[in-house]
Amino acid sequence: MSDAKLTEVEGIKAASRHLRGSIASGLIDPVTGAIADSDTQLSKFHGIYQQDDRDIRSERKRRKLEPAFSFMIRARIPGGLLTTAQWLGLDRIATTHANQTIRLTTRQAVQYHGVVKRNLKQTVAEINQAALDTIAACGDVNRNVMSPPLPALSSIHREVQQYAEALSEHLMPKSRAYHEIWLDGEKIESSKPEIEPIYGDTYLPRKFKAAFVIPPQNDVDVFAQDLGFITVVKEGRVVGFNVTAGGGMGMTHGETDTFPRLGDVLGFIAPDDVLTVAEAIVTVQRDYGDRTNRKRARLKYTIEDHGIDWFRSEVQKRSGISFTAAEDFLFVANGDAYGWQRDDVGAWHYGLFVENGRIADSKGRRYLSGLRAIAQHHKSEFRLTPNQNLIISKVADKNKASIDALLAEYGIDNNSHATPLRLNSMACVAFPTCGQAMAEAERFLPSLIDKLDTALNQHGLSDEAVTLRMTGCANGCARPYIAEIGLVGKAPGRYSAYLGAGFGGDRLSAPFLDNANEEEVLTALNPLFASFAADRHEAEHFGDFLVRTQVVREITAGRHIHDR
Ligand code: SRM
Ligand code: SF4
Repeated sequence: MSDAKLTEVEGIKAASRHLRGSIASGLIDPVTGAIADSDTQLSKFHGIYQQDDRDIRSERKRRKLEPAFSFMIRARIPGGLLTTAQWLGLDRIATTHANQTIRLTTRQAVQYHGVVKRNLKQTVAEINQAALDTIAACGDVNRNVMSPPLPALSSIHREVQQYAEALSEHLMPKSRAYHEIWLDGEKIESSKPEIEPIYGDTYLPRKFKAAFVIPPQNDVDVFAQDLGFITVVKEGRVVGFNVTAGGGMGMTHGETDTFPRLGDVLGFIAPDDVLTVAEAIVTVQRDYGDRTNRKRARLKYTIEDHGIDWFRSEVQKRSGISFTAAEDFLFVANGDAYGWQRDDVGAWHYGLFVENGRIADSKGRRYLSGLRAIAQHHKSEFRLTPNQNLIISKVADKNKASIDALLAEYGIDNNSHATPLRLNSMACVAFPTCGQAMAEAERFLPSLIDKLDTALNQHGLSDEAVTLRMTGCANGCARPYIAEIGLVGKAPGRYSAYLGAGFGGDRLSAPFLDNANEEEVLTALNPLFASFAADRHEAEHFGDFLVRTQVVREITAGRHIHDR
């Protein structure tokens, strides 16, 4: 047993009385726009992050003012499934309490930015009125459970969505703190001590993420998840799942004992065993995850340090379920499908590209107003995708033309602006709200794509789908290490470039450039596009080409990403 000290966050969790801390009294303190430091750790479990506007941070400091504090609120939406009535509720909140935008995330959820402290409680209450909540959207617990939104095989998708919702419910913290703090009138008095049956008093050592996927589309990036379920379908029925464990993207620049890692396949289980196996995996991580170093506290390091065979047998012992040999599966792409698609019961679904997930009215593209008009007209469902996009779902034949007309009227139909490169791109939030950002992402990628598109065009590659993801730091929120081109912020205007991931999200990319500016990135990529155009094999993807021609190393395990 190591005598390393537990992290400060462990102490905060232990003393929090199941996530209460002093959040409630901090909310009514008029002296500051912030909450207590210890409460900023606890509020994450309630889906709330304290932030400050980094664009004006130094100016406020110069004027000896408190930073411009506001809060990011993340709603939990398993599988990204919303009714259009719920969307209208979310839309109202964006315009009354937040910064007039809704941000679709890389985990099928939504975020608000810029909510000031005095509006926090009302905002959470209104999210609840829209029959959604923010519990466990962040924090050291299981986060939003992802499930494939694509309608192509819709009866299978509907069934898998139910597993995702059940898992989300099963792994939810049981503390009543959320209801007490945010939803007045629901305070439950009880003489019985409150227990967290799965998590215990100090919850998990670190965040935990789970997703279901349906091959051949790997839209949820199952290998980036702590826990993944690869659906196995036989004769049109879900017969079980291959379980994966130990994926994750985050690392820290310059710290080589941190690295992105793809999950390992543990084996196959029957559908009835999903919750039991998931709970066993969570409790192994609860008991063995590193609580002395948050940078190495994710499940991926627990597995890396103890070995996959030990982990599998520990999960089998705790669950009483034995994995059988994994069934075959194949992934062809880790992006979304766009435009109109028809499902097995004849309904239509429109995959709408939303650049970097930002729903706003700007630059002639009025996503906020357009989706409001569509939701008012189309009383059905929206599905959020794991790649920051949105599907207008379950459209009847007779309504298709009117949806097309609305998309055109608000300037948001995909054809009006999105090239294949753009359709396969994502950027994380980064500046001005993210406290971890070292470089721009969401605000910079669109203009970089204009330039990359010009380069692709010059080489006759304008129809080529290449995955491109940018993040403002090495945490990897847009999963850049499984993009064919991943740009990871290192300093203002400077990025590390990672190249060569598999188009199906099944191989990590390798470091290619360090600390490069825009010019250096463009100069380095241009000849690679030229040789790809000249020497590629038929239907070969850019990432596979770069590995085959040894432009970059093949990364077979995350721990090798820093090797030279
Ligand atoms: Fe993330 C932290 C945004 C998906 C890895 N992430 C953050 C914070 C909360 C910054 C912070 O800790 O102060 C960012 C808030 C920015 C802002 O202003 O809104 C943030 N992460 C996001 C979102 C909004 C990115 C986006 O542009 O869509 C995504 C929200 C997903 C959701 O709905 O729950 C988001 N974050 C991810 C993903 C992708 C995924 O889950 O598939 C990853 C990589 C996968 C993984 O977890 O390994 C990811 N975020 C991180 C990490 C690194 C964790 C690690 O293991 O090292 C951090 C930093 C941390 O936890 O300390 C982080
Ligand atoms: Fe912030 Fe870094 Fe995540 Fe981008 S990758 S949102 S900069 S934590």
